Amino acid sequence: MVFRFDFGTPFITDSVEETVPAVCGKDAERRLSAWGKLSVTDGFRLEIPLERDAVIYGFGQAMGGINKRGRRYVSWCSDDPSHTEEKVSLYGAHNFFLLHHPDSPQDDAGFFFDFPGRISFDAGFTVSGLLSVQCAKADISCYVITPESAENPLEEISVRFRRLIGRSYIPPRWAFGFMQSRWGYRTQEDIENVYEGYNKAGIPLDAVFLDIDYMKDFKDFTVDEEKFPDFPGLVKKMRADGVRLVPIIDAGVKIEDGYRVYEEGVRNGFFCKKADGTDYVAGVWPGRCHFPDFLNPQARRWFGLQYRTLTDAGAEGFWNDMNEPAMFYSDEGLQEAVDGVRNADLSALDIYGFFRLKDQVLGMANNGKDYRRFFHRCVQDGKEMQVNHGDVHNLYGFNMTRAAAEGLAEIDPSKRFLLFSRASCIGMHRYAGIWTGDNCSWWSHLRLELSMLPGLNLCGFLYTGADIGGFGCDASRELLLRWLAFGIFTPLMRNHSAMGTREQECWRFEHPEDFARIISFRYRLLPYLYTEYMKSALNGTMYFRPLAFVWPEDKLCLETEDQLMVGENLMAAPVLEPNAKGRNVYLPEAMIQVRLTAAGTLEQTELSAGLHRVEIPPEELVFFIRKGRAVPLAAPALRTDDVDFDRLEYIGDAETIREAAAQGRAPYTVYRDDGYTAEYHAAE
Ligand code: MIG
Repeated sequence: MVFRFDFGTPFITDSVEETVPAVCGKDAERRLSAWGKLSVTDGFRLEIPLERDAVIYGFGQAMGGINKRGRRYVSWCSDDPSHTEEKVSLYGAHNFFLLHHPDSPQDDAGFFFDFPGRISFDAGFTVSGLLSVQCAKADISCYVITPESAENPLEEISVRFRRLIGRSYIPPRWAFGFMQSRWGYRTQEDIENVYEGYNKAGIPLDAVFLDIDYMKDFKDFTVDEEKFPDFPGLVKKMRADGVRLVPIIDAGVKIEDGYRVYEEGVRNGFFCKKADGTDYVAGVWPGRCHFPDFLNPQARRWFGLQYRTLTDAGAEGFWNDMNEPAMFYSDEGLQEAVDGVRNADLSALDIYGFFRLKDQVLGMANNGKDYRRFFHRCVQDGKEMQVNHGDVHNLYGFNMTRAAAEGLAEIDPSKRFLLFSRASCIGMHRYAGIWTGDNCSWWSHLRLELSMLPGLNLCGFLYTGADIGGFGCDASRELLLRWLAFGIFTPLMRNHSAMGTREQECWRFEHPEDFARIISFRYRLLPYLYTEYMKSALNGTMYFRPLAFVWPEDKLCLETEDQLMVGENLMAAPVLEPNAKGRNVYLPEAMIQVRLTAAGTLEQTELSAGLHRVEIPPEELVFFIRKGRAVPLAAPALRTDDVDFDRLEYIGDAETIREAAAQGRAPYTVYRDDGYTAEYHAAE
């Protein structure tokens, strides 16, 4: 069952797609109180009691484990490149969680708070027996989902929530290929080198990403012709070899006379404005910028159609960055800081005065005060209105990416484009994927990715993955190999790194053939991964499931924090630590262990249920397949376009495979479509 409780005048966010009749006012107060102590007099506050063993899933892009209990989360899209343990906000705002009571699963419930601004969740951190939800304004829609049966409420609630928020984005099939990126590719030659490096090493590759340096002075929808003398030619040449180029688009638009996008935006009033009606200014990569008002439907359409400049040049995919929106400084903030420094009376400056001064300078970026200095024009219930950015902050990246998706759909309605974004909130999952932002080459961030994925899936984000190898800091060969061994399962599989860090293209490391073998296996798994992706998108199920979603009766599964089901048949148990020769793996039931050896052979062994020590050297790949199930493997290929879905062999349960063969059928039904057009059919 889905219940909707409305308080005050909720902002229409478009996060939810299904229309659920709302219970309002006193009735809503009374009924929502069934789940906890509610107060709507001074802002909104709901305190849900947590029994001792209760487990919490969800919150999408967030720190913490698979079980989210014992931490705080604040939904506030943040450009924070330091994902350390104490952080409460990352780039996404994902206000959904699922409360699981292992001993009384009939009481399990999903909670979604449809709210566009800052909202905090204290998941048993301050008081271990309380989950509190709080925001400053009681203008909010709350959805509660309860199960119809106690059989597997986790699965049931997750599917029901996904139906509420609408079908997840479906990328083109090539977007499941391995992709290489780096902030630091500056020229056409750089791009060609990367692509040739992969070709020479025999490592599969489907796309190379263009970071901000391809643009002329960081101006959106321009290409620097000095650095890229023949951009369309480059796209064409690589495309002929099955490799796509994927340009970045930033949110801020450079203020520069003669720059068409800037001039059109100003002329049409498409940028965010200050209270005095002038266009808001803040500094990002291009220098002083205006920010498109993505909440204004006309501005959205205008911006979305700009992507045509690059699709005309052959681009088939994009990544939207800096759309929290990130702001390095505002005109006002910079002025205040400069005045502060200038006017400081140094002889009278005490230590607190010094700290204030320092904070004024160092705290200029992504400043809360700045976010309240500008406004959006939007349409609510057919009426035009103005809203302060600070009240709807979490909708900005969502609507930038929606602009792109709608623009691309208008540019070529029949085509699937690759599109993912840095900032997001629930609702954006219908339009695009996300990458998880600026992680580091840390072992803890490999683990963090694993922990984050099921929460993201619960919130509708299926096409997602982390920067493989880590964005910041230097990656070791071992870390990159281990990361790839898990990354072969993530729908978005992209190696990306920051300027100034160790060059991280796989072919630059010792024994590139080890990388080739692991990445190549991703291509062999493509028919399985693509099928499982399409199933989760079309049926609203999860692609990555915590084990407890599959074996709800098994208490050990609730504590298994470092293994995930990938689709319905396969379990990943990656090595997440340095210098490890293997790891302990928990099997809730007997399974087939599959090993890709360093020699490239496949070994399959049946293991009994229980805890096992499994040897996994860094050059090998080990995963598990459920009894009674099979996984199809295609022949190796260097491009997704060349993966042959018609010539498959099967691994997994030998008996199941034999039986199917005897009956003349396949032991696994592969989802087939052309992979490129927007025509989907139902998945089995
Ligand atoms: O302020 O475009 O998260 O992936 O390489 C940094 C440069 C801006 C942040 C993105 C990252 C990208 C980088 N960008």
